[in-house]
Amino acid sequence: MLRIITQRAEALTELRRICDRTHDDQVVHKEATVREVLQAIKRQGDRAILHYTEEYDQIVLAPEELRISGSELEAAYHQVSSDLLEAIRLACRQVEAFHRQRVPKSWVQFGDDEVVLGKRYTPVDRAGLYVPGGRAAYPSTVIMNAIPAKVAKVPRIVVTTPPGPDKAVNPAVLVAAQEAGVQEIYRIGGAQAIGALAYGTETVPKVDVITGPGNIYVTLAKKLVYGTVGIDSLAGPSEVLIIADGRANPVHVAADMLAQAEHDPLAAAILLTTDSGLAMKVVSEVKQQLLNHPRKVLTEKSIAHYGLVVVVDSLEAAAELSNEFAPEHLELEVADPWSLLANIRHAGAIFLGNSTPEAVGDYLAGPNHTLPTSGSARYASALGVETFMKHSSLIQYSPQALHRVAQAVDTLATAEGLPSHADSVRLRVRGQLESDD
Ligand code: HSO
Ligand code: ZN
Repeated sequence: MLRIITQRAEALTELRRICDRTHDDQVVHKEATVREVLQAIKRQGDRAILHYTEEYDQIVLAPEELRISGSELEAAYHQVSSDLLEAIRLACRQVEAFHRQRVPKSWVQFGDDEVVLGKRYTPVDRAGLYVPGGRAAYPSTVIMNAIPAKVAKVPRIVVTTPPGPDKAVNPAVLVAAQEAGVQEIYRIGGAQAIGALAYGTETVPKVDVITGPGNIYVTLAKKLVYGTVGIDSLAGPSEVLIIADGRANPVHVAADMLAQAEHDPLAAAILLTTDSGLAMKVVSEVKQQLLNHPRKVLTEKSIAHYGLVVVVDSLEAAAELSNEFAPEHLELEVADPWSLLANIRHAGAIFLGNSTPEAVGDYLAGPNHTLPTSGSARYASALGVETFMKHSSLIQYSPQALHRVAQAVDTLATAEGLPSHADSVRLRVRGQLESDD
């Protein structure tokens, strides 16, 4: 059951336990399995994909079935309602508009000293987006990964997603991918999908960056292929932390906590409030809303293990605890959220005020819903256009500019015992002096 805590020390201990909730002894064993899968994909390509798809998904595929055909893509449009199609289109438009706001811009600075410096941003050549299957086959995930890649102008974007029963892939995922501008979709899931994207096979192109959430096997595989390819982040289970004052609505706060808990038995939902009356009302509301919840069993599990209510002395104390936790999602359900914002240092996404449930951000407000989890908001940020770009530094010196720094480079090169470094400058400058004579 959802517990109420009033002691700061106990709250800190609980928050740390929740933050570390994914550390599990099984990881070492799972990592060995994932290594084996990756090695097989690297050596045997498509053959290994088909083998593991049969072993893990119990689906027998022919090589030509790996890529989803044009007719299947088209058929998906007939399987989604017009309301869902409209909502997907609205989400695509708003997410695209948001991500277009701050596309990294190349810059060049022509200094008075005849030195030109700059940064030139370019997209990766190929991006691979992983979309989980089963319970977590979300069209919104496709949108949140594909749109930034498209805005970055990545020339080739591919999606992989596991086949469901009958080999079928969720039609809403297929429609969302197409609406977001992706046509190249492979019916592959798990670590084998990550291996295929990282190393390339006869059918699947090797990509430069892999993004997207997944189960523990997918996450371990992303960790292991990092370096061969870039990755977005190592996503853990989702979490929300809500800071609420006495004016917040307990029914709404409870719904927001459950909206997180229903994702995963490992999801975390935390309330920090200055009002003990609100705390008690939220606890009973959560119970109430769980009664007829279609995902009752898993949601209850999450609330029981990783649900928490803390009564604090002040909103400042709440902000301080929140900073300790560095939540993926932070809701400020308080009278003046903008002034409380000044006390917040670490959070993946911040939802301000009582009319801003996390769900608007999950689906269509515009900002990305792929956010740093498990405390990584202390140093990391949301997935964005820059995830699919890199920058090259630009440097140009005139002969005069080179002459001015020649001695300093020579001194540094000599100190490092690298004579050709010194020569590469000295010979130019000397050549220049001779031609001046
Ligand atoms: N809350 C999830 C995203 C999501 N919610 C997808 C619904 N669909 C992680 O930010
Ligand atoms: Zn969500």
